[in-house]
Formats: sequence, C-alpha cells, structure tokens
Amino acid sequence: MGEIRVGMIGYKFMGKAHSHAYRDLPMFFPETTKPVMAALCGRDEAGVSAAAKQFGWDGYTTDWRELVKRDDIDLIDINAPSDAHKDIAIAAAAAGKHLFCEKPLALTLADSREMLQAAEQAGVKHMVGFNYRFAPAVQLAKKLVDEGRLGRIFHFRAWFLQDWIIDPDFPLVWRLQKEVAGSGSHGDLGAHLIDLAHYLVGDMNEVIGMNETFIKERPMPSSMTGLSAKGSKDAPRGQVTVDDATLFMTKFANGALGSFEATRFAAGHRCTNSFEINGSKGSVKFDFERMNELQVYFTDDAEDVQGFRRVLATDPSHAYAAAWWPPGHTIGYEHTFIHEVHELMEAFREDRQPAPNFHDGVKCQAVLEAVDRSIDERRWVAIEEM
Ligand code: SOE
Repeated sequence: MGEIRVGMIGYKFMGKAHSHAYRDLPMFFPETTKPVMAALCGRDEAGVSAAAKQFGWDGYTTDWRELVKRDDIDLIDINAPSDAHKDIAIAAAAAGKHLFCEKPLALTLADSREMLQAAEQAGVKHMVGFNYRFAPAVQLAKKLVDEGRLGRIFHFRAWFLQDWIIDPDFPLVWRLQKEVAGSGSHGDLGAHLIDLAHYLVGDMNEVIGMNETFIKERPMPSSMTGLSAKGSKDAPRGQVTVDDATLFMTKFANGALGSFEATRFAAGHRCTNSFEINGSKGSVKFDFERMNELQVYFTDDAEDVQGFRRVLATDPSHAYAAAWWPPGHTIGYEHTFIHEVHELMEAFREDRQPAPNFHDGVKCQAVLEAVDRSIDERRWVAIEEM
C-alpha cells in the first residue's frame, strides 16, 4: 500500500501531536507507507476549520458519523476524549476502516473488549497510542531485556509524576470527570506505565493498590479546556470524580515484582515518566524528561569502574536514530509520535497488525480495572478474574 488516507477526530493536544507526526513522517521515513491527511473532524466548526488549515489537513468536517463512512478514508484516528472512543471505533470498524485510538482505549474493560471484537470482526488493523514505547532509549531497554543482558528480571519500578492540578482552583476539566475520562491519573498516566511494564517485563498475575482524590471539589470550567486551563475562584464548584493519585504493586508472571505510582500532585514534576528495571546481570533507568538517555549498569563491568553510566540513544545502532540527525543530536516528545505512526504505516506496508494494538489496550484496561477492584475490595486481585 503506497498511501493511507487518514480521517482524524480531535484536534487539541493529541490531535496536534498526531498531525505533526503524519506531516513529518514522509520526510524522514520515505520508504514507508505515506499517510495522507485527508480530513480533520471536531465539534466546533470555527475551531476545527482553523486547526485543519494550521496543521495541513486537506479538509474538515464536524460530523464524525459522516467521516467514518466516507469512501475516500482508509484509517480513522481517534483523539477525542475517552468517552467518545468506543462509539467511534465500533462505527468506523463496521464501515471497514482501520483504527488508531489514543489511550486509554476505553472507559471500561468491557468497552475495550467490544472495541477489540469489532475490529477483529471487521478484519481491520488496530493500534493504541502508547507513544512512550517509541522513545529510542525505551527500545534500547527492551533490547537489553530481550537479549538477556540484564539476566533474570527481579524488579520493575515505575512512576509517572505531574503537578498540573495541584492548585485547588484549577477547573474541573474533562480529565477530572469519570464519565468522560474513565479515571484520573490512573488511566491517564498509570496506563502508560502499565503498557511499558507489559512491553518490557511481560504479563502481570495480580495487583493491589491504593488511591486518593486530594481535592474533592473544583470550580466548573467555562469550556472543556486542557492542561493549561485557568479557573475562576468564584465559579460554582463541582465534584471531582476521579483519582488524583493511584499507586499499586504487582507480581509478574515471570516472578518479578513491580511497583507503580501515578500522580498529578507531585510538585515540581511536569512529566516525570520513569522506570527502573533490576536484573541478575544489571539494571537500566529511564526518565522521560531526559528521554534520549538510558542509564545502564552491568554486573560484569570491571570492579573498579562499576556504576551506572549514561548511554545516549542517538547512534545509528539505536532504534530510529539513523533516520534523524548525527549522533548526539537529540530528539523530543513529538518524535515518539512520529515513530508510533511509522509503526502503523509499516504495518500497512507489511500487511500485519501494528503493535501496540487493541489487544494491548485491553490488557492495560484489565490491569487498570483490577487495581480499582483491589482498592474497592481491599485485597489482591488476579488479572484472570477480570
Ligand atoms: C496529561 O496528563 C498527559 O498529556 C497525558 O494525557 C499523556 O498521555 C501523557 O503523555 C502526558 O500527560
């Protein structure tokens, strides 16, 4: 397949990241299938038409139902808030469209399973947007684990820390409303950690967690604005219905132990998405705020120089790096989306399912829900119960 014509729904934060990825991909990865930015969709005509022009889409529409039926569209990219994912994905699959959906895949495990079933029945390709897998330093960690260079894995320790809602007057945006977002820091940030854990270490057997909503009421927003929204102290207040922070522990099927922390209340941490893996032959450490680097430690290094050292994942031997700049010339957040779209386009070129796909989205959703059940019932919950 030489070209894939994309119809994309949503044009805010993720919509911009995906649009940028579609635009840049052919310039740096000319060998892969080319995404054509056919139509952008959003509810507000003035907003969507301006975004379509600014981001470089050929056209726009305000009606996603019309978009998913269009004959000139091959792939539907879903960046709308989480409560819209399921209906759009199922309608698009029924119309024979391939699917690319932002995380978390759905509001509930049951919904995510329906989405997977719809995609499988339609025989379409499906991908879920766990973009952090695509940082070259994360891919290096994966390679070291897969090649056995860390030995037997004992620990996976991960934390995703942000601080954008610490102000109690920050408004009640959609990400703080359960019926729209599904959950709070758990599904927004924890979902990324869970996917990285699945990718790097493997399946989980059981989980136990705890959570807290520190600020229980917030001013109502004037619109469903994003991370930089401003609240008015005097606006009427509404109930926060999601977690502000969720922590949990897991036992992996391979015997490793895991711990996870996702919070939007870690002052000073803007986007600290970090993990550490400890194995019998060594360890790795990753911090997204220094995303080009992987800290590595190997037990068989000479004794007098043992210690963590920094590998800059920008050499041609590192994933994706050869397509970019000379060694040492670093890349950024937006590149994770370009690599993600590259994987999707490669799946068209090679006629296979991309990874991560809706199976991974469902697996993540099962862990999210198992953690919530463990909190409600104050006990360990096996993933296979879900
Ligand atoms: C907001 O918390 C957010 O944008 C998440 O929604 C993203 O998935 C994460 O990558 C960065 O933070």
